[in-house]
Amino acid sequence: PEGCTPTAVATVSQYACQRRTTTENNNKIFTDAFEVLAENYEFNELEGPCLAFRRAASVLKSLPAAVRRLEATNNLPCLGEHAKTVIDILQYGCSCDVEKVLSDERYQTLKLFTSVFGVGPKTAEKWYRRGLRSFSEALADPSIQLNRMQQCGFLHYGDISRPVSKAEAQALTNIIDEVIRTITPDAVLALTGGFRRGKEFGHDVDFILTTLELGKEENLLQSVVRKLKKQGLLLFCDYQVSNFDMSKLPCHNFEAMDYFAKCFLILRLEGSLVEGGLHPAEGDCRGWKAVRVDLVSPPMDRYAFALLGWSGSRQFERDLRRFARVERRMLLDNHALYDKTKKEFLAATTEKDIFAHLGVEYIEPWQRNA
Ligand code: DGT
Ligand code: MG
Repeated sequence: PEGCTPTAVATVSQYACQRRTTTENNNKIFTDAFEVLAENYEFNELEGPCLAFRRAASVLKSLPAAVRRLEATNNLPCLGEHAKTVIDILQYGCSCDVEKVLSDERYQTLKLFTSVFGVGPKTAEKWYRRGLRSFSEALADPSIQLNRMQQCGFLHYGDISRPVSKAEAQALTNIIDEVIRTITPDAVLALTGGFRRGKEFGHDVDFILTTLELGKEENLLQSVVRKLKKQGLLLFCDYQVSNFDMSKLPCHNFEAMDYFAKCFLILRLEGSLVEGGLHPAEGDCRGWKAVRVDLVSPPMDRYAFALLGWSGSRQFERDLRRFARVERRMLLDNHALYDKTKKEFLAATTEKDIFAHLGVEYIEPWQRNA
């Protein structure tokens, strides 16, 4: 009978950091469904089920082929409890639970509001509870005070809700690179986030920038922002000073932002600087586009940790930290790796050093799309 041939079945690890996940997702119909359910749990602050669906989606993303029968999920980690969703999709092409969420007014409204730069789930929830259901209602409500970030989020909504292309990310890399060269010859610039993982499109462009000389990075970000402003490229800047302090480490809450200096920007990108032009938008003939850019500036001796932490994906990062904690009694964050058994910090100058300390096979950035 089928399935009796003794073939070696490679076991799939429950940890995303022990799987190789490229941008090619063979199970998108399942992972999209799981992500809707996860997001809905997140909106309802049910962290357990939210994480369970995110993990299940991540496992399916790593598979070399599409799941065609429920039995194919039997030996997969993190999937058991979600069989129902899988069966529905296999049988009907969609899942009842997912359709219910997608047509739910609360889900739709929170999804809409959180799509605005500067509006998180808490604010979205507050607006929803006030009875607001659309942007026009939110903007017309006299009791709502938008902060500067949200004002810019609405102002540039059309542009920044459209995906950023790889060519646009490259053009921004060139701009930032030119700016930092005029500031210091020993500047270091790295593209991180989804584009480092080989994604074709992203919601923003993430960079790490620092200087080889320790301490010299302290004024770097502000100098960069000043120059961008002078060139007329700065549409918005939220600058957060560094409160990095080695003695505060390690920090346990991986969802918490790190302590490095960083800024959340909206930049004006000229179409003429983008190979092949701007990613097209209907009826847009301005010739430029507003793009979200994040810059993080760690001191050079923290570079490897910051690079690993900002390259993502989020699920990959979560599992790397969970693996460190559960399997190795180590604490990993964007600043450092701490060995609780030896009671010491482990040094690293490259990402490979960190994987080696953890005893995890090195995973290339383009294999971290978990
Ligand atoms: P996308 O949506 O195409 O921009 O995708 P990514 O993977 O570039 O996602 P993004 O830009 O939100 O974040 C890039 C990485 O930076 C992410 O994998 C982890 C890190 N990161 C960003 N925001 C946070 C945060 O609030 N907390 C922590 N711990 N890490 C963050
Ligand atoms: Mg990104």
